[in-house]
Amino acid sequence: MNQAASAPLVGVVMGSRSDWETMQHAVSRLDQLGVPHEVRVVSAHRTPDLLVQYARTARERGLRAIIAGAGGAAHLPGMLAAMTSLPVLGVPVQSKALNGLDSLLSIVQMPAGVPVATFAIGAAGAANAGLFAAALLAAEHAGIRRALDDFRARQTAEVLDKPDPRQP
Ligand code: RP5
Repeated sequence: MNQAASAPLVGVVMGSRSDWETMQHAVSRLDQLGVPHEVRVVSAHRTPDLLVQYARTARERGLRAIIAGAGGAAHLPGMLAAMTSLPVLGVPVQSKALNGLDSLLSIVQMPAGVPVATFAIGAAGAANAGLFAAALLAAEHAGIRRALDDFRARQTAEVLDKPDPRQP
């Protein structure tokens, strides 16, 4: 089910269209779990005014968390966190030059007082950011909680059902 049409609770933003290949993994988890969301390109470098507007209006527009992915000099999650007290979940996109270590360090090393919850580099980090956003919302949204619990139970069953790795 695509939840992008309902009033969004999660904003998924990225610094460039080129980040979509990574960030689609966050969006697919939100879709799977029925979490209403929106998706936007918001660049800290190329569209700084849009960044300010997005962050300043996020809470009043109904968002409850922001997943922000960026690569290289990845200022986007930290700048968003500077301008909103919503939870910001940072996803380091794997960069070409330094394999995403630059992105990771740019996002994770926030000074005390302005937190960004930082996830793994690349697709796994994006997927987990989607799951984590759902977990944040699960306390207040029973449908999301059920979907998350079902997902986790299925994931566990898939492993337990095939204990022998040679089994097709
Ligand atoms: C960052 O620069 C973006 O988040 C992207 O990961 C990286 C490269 O952007 P493009 O040159 O592909 O637009 O701002």
